Amino acid sequence: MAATSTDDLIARARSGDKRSIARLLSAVENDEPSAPAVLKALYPKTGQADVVGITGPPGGGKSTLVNRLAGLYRETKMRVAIVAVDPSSPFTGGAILGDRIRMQERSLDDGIFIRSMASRGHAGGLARATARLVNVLDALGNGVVIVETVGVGQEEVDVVSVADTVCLVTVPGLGDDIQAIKAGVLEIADVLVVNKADRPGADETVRDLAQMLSLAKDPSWKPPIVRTAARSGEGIEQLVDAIAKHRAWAEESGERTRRRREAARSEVLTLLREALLRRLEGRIGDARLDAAVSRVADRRLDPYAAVDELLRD
Ligand SMILES: Nc1nc2c(ncn2[C@@H]2O[C@H](COP(=O)(O)OP(=O)(O)OP(=O)(O)O)[C@@H](O)[C@H]2O)c(=O)[nH]1
Ligand SMILES: [Mg+2]
Repeated sequence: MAATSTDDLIARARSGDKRSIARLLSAVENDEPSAPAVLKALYPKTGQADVVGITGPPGGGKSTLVNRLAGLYRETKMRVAIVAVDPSSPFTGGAILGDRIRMQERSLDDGIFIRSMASRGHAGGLARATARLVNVLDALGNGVVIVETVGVGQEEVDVVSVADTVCLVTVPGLGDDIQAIKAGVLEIADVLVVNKADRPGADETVRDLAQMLSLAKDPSWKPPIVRTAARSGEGIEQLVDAIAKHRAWAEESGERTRRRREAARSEVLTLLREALLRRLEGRIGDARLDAAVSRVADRRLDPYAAVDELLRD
């Protein structure tokens, strides 16, 4: 993309043209040559959207919930964007088609933009790629950006930490899996959602979660537990309310600023590391590097000594 076409694209994206938005997102997601120019142009306009993260075990009803949330946010006329990270989870096979159909209904709404993102193939890391997409969608004037990610591992935790408010979705009857959640994302959850509350066992799950929360040391924010039945739409208003309350608290307490600072630091440090490495590689040159590698492979030099040698101007 040349400079002018980047400007054109941004102008069209701002006016809501979905194809232009998609192209901008691809540029930053894949770190295309135009990515720095896109982010440079858009960065001053970021920081306006409410970024809501939705995570939890596969098949918990996250996408159904996200659809409901988007619908409700749209009633207040805000433009809404959804980033679904790896929506083709193998776990819920049959649900995927239904998901797509529901998503398509939403995507007919001009005020809702949906982007799917594969979880593999991001050189700089999935969390960073997600953060860049969120920045673009934020700058383009979406009042709310919802990020859905599947799972409760470290990578999902990293992805969802781009959010101002993180919602952890569980379902009744998880049993011991609740313990796994405890070790994983419970610490970063700002709102706990017990979805599929139409099923038996919701009370027990709420009780288990409440007990785990009571063990947390001195929480300045006590995550509320919200029951929802996303399929029928029950509890969605309460969830929106809980998210809004967390947002207000985060703003007042300085937590929002703290998180955004942390995100900025990590982005700057990552770019700094990449730039330093490129510079260093340029200075050392392929020939010297190859020579050192050969000596290490031949056991004539140990790897530590090789690095010392290469760093010596
Ligand atoms: N009984 C019941 N079923 C629900 C509810 N919410 C969602 N489901 C069903 O649960 C299944 C999975 O829903 P999804 O929204 O695709 O769940 P997900 O968490 O996004 O799934 P992955 O992204 O694959 O992890 C679908 O068949 C939904 O219809 C609910 O509140 N009650
Ligand atoms: Mg899903």
